[in-house]
Amino acid sequence: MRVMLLNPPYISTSKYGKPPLFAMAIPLGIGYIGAVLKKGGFDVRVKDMYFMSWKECEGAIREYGPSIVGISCLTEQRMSAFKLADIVKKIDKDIMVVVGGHHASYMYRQVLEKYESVDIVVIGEGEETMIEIVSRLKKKNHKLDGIKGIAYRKGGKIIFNGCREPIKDLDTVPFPLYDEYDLDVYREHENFKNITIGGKKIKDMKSATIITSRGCPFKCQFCSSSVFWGRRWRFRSAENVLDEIELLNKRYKVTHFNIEDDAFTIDKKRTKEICEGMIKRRLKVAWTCTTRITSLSSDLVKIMKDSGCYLVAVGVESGSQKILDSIHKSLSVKDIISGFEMLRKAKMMSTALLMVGNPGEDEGTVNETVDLIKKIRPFRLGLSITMVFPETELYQIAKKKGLLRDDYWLSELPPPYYTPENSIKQLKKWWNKIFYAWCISRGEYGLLLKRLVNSEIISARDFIEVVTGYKISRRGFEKVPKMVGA
Ligand code: B12
Ligand code: SF4
Repeated sequence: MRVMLLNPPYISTSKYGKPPLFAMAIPLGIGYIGAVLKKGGFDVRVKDMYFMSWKECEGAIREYGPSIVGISCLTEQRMSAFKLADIVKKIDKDIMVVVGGHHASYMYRQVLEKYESVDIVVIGEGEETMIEIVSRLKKKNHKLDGIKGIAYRKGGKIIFNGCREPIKDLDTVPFPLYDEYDLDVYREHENFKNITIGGKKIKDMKSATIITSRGCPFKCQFCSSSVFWGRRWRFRSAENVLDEIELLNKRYKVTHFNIEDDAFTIDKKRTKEICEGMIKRRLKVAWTCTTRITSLSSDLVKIMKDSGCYLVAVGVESGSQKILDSIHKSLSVKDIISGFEMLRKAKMMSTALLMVGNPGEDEGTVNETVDLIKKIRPFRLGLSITMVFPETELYQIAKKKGLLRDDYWLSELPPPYYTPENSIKQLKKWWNKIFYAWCISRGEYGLLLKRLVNSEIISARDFIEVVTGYKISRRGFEKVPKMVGA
């Protein structure tokens, strides 16, 4: 019995002219499920079809000849996932199509009602559920009754078998099936092209993404991750993580790692053990991670740096305490400033992940963010306009305000920007204002010029304010007031 697990191709659903994704990362979910199935004795193929044409996808499926196809489905790529399901059924209607991942999990009822090519939706964590499905389907006259974590059609009805308990010990899950990926494909973004570590340019290094924990104890209003994985933070042991890094380094010659956990350093002791292990095992690797600024300390940052970490991405979201509080970020502007100061002292590069357009955003809160940027001067900026994803608290707010209904997801549109309070035009202007402020704070005039040429510009008034720190008012030039609490 052959099982094929797919990450669907990229299709631009962009209504707002958003460019295709630059960061290419290994779709680990299907790799984990593949590893569990392989361990269970099944024939498995994992295929990242992200940059494949529909024709190539069809060819690859025909060539392997699976009886079961599993497809990942994030909100952004939902239409691609459903189109792939149609292709599978066109090849052979008896192939069982299972869809899993964030979007399918939240919208399982809609998916099963509207997309006939999908037979089963796996809700939540997929490893244990998928092995149970495949084992059942192997038998003649199989039934899906009682398999926790799935929804399917039966007698014209949608049956949901209830949620499955999360895997207790993540160390028991085998490493993703790395043999199945073309690891040469995953490279770092152009933004990092000038960074050189140990005499080698980051963009030329063989790069991999890994995940060492699941879940997040926080509950930010816009975030889909904590809804999906739950607020209980489950983590792999330091030894287990080190074994994976060593395997990727020794067998696959990977020398650059992005640790994609939502908040990698929540357990400082475990982080320290991982760093010490990298040094002890003489793993000459460069790595980055994403975390919360309050989950770092100067001692920890030092050992992270000693073990090869050169950049930490931090969820900052806003420079306005009012916004931070209303999105439940559980973070103070003061902590952000002192945290970035600590990173600077440790000579650790930083990316500030920021949003513009959360509920309550106005000129004043944007100015506070501009002010924060000037203070913390992160090495890179990950700035996005707030988008609405299913099942988040923001989704409920957006629905109440009439921005969208569940049937929005049946359209080909991308996840919508949160626009009940500010227009897209306004949000883009603010985006530019923050971006220009960052460019100026870092002396990135090339990037600033590129943006000025390629996009709508902010008003001359805002531009002068960002560049000089002075506002033009009826009284002439006035210094932009410093933010509260800074
Ligand atoms: C790494 C990452 C990326 C990478 C790789 C994405 C990928 N294809 O895996 C890159 C950089 C490409 C990326 C891009 C984006 N991402 Co992203 N990303 C992540 C991140 C941080 C980790 C993903 C991961 O590897 N998890 C670990 C593995 C084990 O989990 P998993 O992939 O979810 O798979 C498990 C289950 O979902 C399920 N499952 C998944 N697929 C399948 C398939 C089958 C058949 C079955 C049975 C089960 C199953 O079982 C798996 C094992 O348990 C998550 C946050 C998070 N912690 O999950 C955000 C996250 C998935 N991303 C998100 C978003 C919004 C995006 C972007 C839209 C960002 C943007 N604005 O451009 C794009 C969209 C990309 C796309 N192709 O559509 C949201 C998704 C929300 C949603 N409703 O879809 C998340 C949850 C972040 C968040 N905080 O909200 N992302
Ligand atoms: S801290 Fe990060 S992962 Fe956790 S809920 Fe907030 S945004 Fe999501």
